Amino acid sequence: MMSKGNYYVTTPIYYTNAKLHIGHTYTTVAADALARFKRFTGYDVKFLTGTDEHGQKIQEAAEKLGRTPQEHVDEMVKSITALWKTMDISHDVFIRTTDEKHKKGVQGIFQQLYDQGDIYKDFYEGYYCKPCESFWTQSQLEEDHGCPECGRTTEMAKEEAYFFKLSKYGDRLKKHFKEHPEICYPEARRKEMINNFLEPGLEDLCVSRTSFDWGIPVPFDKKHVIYVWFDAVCNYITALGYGEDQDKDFKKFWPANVHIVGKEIVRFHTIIWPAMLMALDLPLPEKVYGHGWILFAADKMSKSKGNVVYPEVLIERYGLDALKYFLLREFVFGQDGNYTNQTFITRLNADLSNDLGNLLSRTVAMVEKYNGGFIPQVGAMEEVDEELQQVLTSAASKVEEHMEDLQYHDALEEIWTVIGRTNKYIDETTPWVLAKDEKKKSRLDTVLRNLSESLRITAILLKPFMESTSKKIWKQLGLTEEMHWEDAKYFGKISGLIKVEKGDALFPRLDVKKEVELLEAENKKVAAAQQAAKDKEASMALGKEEQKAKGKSAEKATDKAPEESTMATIEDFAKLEFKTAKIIEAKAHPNADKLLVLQLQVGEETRQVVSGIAKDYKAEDLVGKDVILVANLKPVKLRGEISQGMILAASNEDKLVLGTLDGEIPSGTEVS
Ligand code: ME8
Repeated sequence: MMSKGNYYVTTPIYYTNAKLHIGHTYTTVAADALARFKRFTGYDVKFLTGTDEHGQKIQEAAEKLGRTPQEHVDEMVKSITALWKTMDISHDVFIRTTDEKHKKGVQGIFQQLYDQGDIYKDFYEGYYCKPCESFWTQSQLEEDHGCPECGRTTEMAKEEAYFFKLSKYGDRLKKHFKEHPEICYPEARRKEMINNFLEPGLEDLCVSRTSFDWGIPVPFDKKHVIYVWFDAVCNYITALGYGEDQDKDFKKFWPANVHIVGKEIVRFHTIIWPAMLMALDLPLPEKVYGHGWILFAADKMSKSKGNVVYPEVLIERYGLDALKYFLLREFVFGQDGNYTNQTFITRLNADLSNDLGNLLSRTVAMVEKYNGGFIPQVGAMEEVDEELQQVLTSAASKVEEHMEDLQYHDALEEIWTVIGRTNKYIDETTPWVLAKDEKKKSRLDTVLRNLSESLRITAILLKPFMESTSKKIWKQLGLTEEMHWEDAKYFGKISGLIKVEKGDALFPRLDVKKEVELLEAENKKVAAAQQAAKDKEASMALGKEEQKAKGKSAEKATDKAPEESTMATIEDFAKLEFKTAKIIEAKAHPNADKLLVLQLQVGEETRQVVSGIAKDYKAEDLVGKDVILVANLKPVKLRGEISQGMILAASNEDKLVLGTLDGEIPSGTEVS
């Protein structure tokens, strides 16, 4: 197929100072669905995501953990890329701001703007807190000029810094906002930018720092590091080779078709970044979309507040497509929305299990029962068939329109109109009644055929949003050819002798009460863990203070932190549950040489545990051994096998020995 053109879509690059939650997942899932949609509808797509790894916050997060900033970001990036892999995110490029090519690109940009006079050296004036090494504005201060972070008195101070002439671009930006309103979506956010920033007039922006060193050095003045936001926004072009090799991706994909971001960073993307591009004489992104926040307990999710929902648990229990569907369908892109466990489970049951899942299982079952599993040929069409056909064949163009406006919830609603109309069609045509009358076989055939056509179209429409569900529907319908978006616009595409293939339910029905309880317990655990981390941080900060008071350096105090953190309190110990267990079955892990998959008897219960003991134990020698199980660890999947706990073992570099029991005692007995 001829390409319809190039399409460049980006997410924000996420900070590497904390684990990502469903807020970050939301942006990435939305950008991913758009990238998939554009590829599927014929565009040559570049989809960029990545990580923002410099700045004081990250340096501090690393220090707290007793790591160097580089070690810290390397660890964090591993967990972020692993999450995107679990979520089957289809990015083409993953940029890290610590990549050499990005750093060079940013330095080149900084140098150019300095050389042409758009960056100049001046003094940054503000209230300075020496112990915190931070500048504050008057409005941020507490009483008596107190530092908002530590409360100590700040002093007026001046520091040398570099500034970007943002003010120079105010008028051009205003004009651009007027002529190209797409620069800022949705409209409410555009108005906010105009009224709060552009109309009052822009001030020059301080773009260097000297109070910490985890950043890209100013190329001609190494005491300064480049401000993290100046560094970060450049990723959108350095990822395409700007400053290095501009003839390939940069030429092909810049300007971006859309930067998808959360509403709190719209100013950086619609004012600061465009002004920088103007200074560089580069075209501006076509569209910046600032979506709303997912709120939890009516508040913005934040790790420090302990009100965070992580995607892993939802994916593990309900499947990736369920989470993707919920995020894109439940929240209106552009507006804030509340996450609750109740709405999550209820929507899964109503839309996925009932509407979609039942439609597929009923259709396949009826084709099997009434026509030996073969999708029949169509007979004469009646009015009701034509009405169905009309709904089905008009859906794809409507989805295209909604996706042009990034209205994911409307696109999915449109697909559910198809599903809803088809379910109604079953009630109207009552195939089970037709099946009782031999003379109505041709009518029954037509109905079954139309139902199969509807599911064929549904599978195509769903592909950009729920790839694996779409494939499952395709397979159960017995279709093997490649899917094409345009085929969703035509009725009657199923051709030849096709045999359906009954499969598992797409989305098993959930017990709402039970699942909500389970998820709530999970939320409480997360909040407790956050609180414990905060307490630890506070006590470490106190330790640091004491060290300082004794005249020791802050660095020494940080060095000591890991030692302190290995001491467990009795409360920490009480959180773990140890139980005796008997190994009743052991076999090699299908995908990993070092692992064994064990079945354990733990009282009445059987548990599967994956253990890294294959080097030291043969599977057959383990059966019958009594071991000690850490019984309340969160289940994890290890190379595709679920592991519900961990067994204790002693190990050194050479050898590993299982911890066993000195005497007989029933399995499931508590160990304390
Ligand atoms: O701001 N609801 O990174 P970040 C919806 N590094 N979306 C949310 C959300 C929520 N509750 N919480 C986070 C940064 N997000 C910078 C970006 S770009 C050049 C630099 C999403 O890790 C949303 O997209 O704080 C938001 O803008 C982004 O995560 C912030 O991620």
